[in-house]
Amino acid sequence: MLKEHVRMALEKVVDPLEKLELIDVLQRLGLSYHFEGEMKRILEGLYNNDQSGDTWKKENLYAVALKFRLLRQHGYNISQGVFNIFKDERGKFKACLCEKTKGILSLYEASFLLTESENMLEELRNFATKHLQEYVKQNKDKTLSAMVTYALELPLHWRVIKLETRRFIDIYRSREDMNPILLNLAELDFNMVQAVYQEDLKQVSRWWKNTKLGDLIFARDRLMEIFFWSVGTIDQPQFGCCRINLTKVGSLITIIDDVYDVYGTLDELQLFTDAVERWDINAMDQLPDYMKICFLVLYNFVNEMAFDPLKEQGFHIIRYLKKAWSDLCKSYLVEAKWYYSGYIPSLEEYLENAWISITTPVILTHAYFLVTNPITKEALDFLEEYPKIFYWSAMILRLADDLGTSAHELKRGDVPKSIQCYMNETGASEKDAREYVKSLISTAWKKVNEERVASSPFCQTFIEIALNLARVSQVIYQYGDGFGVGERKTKDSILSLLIQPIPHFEMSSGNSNTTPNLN
Ligand code: 0FV
Ligand code: MN
Ligand code: MN
Ligand code: MN
Repeated sequence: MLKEHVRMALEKVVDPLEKLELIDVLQRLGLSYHFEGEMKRILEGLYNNDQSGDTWKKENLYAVALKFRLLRQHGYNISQGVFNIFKDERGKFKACLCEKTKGILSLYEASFLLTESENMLEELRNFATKHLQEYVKQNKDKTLSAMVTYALELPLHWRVIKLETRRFIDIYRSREDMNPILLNLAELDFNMVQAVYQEDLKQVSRWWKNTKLGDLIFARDRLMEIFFWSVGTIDQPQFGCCRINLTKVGSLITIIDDVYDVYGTLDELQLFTDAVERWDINAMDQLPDYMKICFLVLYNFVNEMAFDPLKEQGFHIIRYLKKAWSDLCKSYLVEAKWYYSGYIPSLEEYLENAWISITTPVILTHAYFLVTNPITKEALDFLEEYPKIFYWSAMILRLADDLGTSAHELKRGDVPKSIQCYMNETGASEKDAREYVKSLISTAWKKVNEERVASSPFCQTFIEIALNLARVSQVIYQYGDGFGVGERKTKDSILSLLIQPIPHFEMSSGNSNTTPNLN
């Protein structure tokens, strides 16, 4: 019933700005997956009827930027030129822009959807960032200042919507323009979907315990963190199978990474790499016992994942999955050799290997098969070459991971990561190296934005997985190693997303002959 009310409201709303705000709120409340068709129709209408004489957004930076962001998010090719009206004759942004912080914030969020050649958006982003930083210093309005600080830490486009949902529901509850129907639906939906996650978690937890891989003394036992990662990567309730299998992939990755980083000798690592490359169960005989278990769990998992596509669609996919694992192990081995020989590569040489060793190609290759039906030959050829979107998404994960984990890794003994390679190569300070790595993350996002809308044989769900994987990494490594060391912030996020339901009170249905009114 609640969904029906929202649907009617989406049909009824006429004011363009109200339409945009409703869509924005639905997305932030985590509800957009219920209304994809309706939202698409509205955005399509706004895109096609974009008359330059539109009075509703004239001189309204907030509205122009909101429209720009939502259209780009949904893949529309809206030009950065829409912001020209805010420039004066000399090409400077008009002074009056500085007056409305709400508008600047909207501009700031929109500017992160830029692609590489869009200098004006970059300029606008710098302009908005500076202005917002100033605003926070003045601290005039506590609520707005808090919102701005949060946005400056990470823009919306780099955050994971589902992880924002819980937070936004709390904010929305006390907003003056709060709509009880939307709030009620958001709370119910959150709790229902959380129950779905708990069922997924039960299944994959049983698998994990049964593998006994968590008992290996040298390895991280991080099932909850990995499951949390999977939820951030794909949150819609109907994709439980994908979440479960990506959690298995993540668990295997984490164990095998620890074997290569810390525990295995170079000879053992060579044997393991060969065994994976040959995909030969007989190669197991030569492996030490702790590796036998890893290999057999990996081997069984991959072969089992290949069963349904073969049975149902006649596609033999082991070679794609195997190639991804074999590439990963080879890249781990390169790092192990560097470590043992004390070699410090240039940043470029490091990254050429490190975008594979961060595991994005493995994760995305598996994800493709878990969300695609029908599989196509064209997409498989594309997949095998690791398309550009894999590369740029991987780059973000790798660089964010290095920013978060390398201090600890260096102490424990691991290869120099991007920060150290850059310092070694250029003589830069650690602070400058970190800034440089952050600038590389910004560039990678521009590329991802470009690839996201480029023509490809992939479905939108899969493309969003590639983006979400990058997003989770930014959130999880925001304050350090939120993954490997069982950090408090990650624990809190896990509890609020997966364990604690939102206290929810049914809307009173006493004398309700009246239909709840969405306006
Ligand atoms: C990172 O660990 C790690 F294990 C990752 C990113 C895999 C996490 C699992 C999922 C994405 C589901 P670490 O920093 O030890 O990796 P490196 O490559 O730096 O050793
Ligand atoms: Mn590691
Ligand atoms: Mn490693
Ligand atoms: Mn790391």
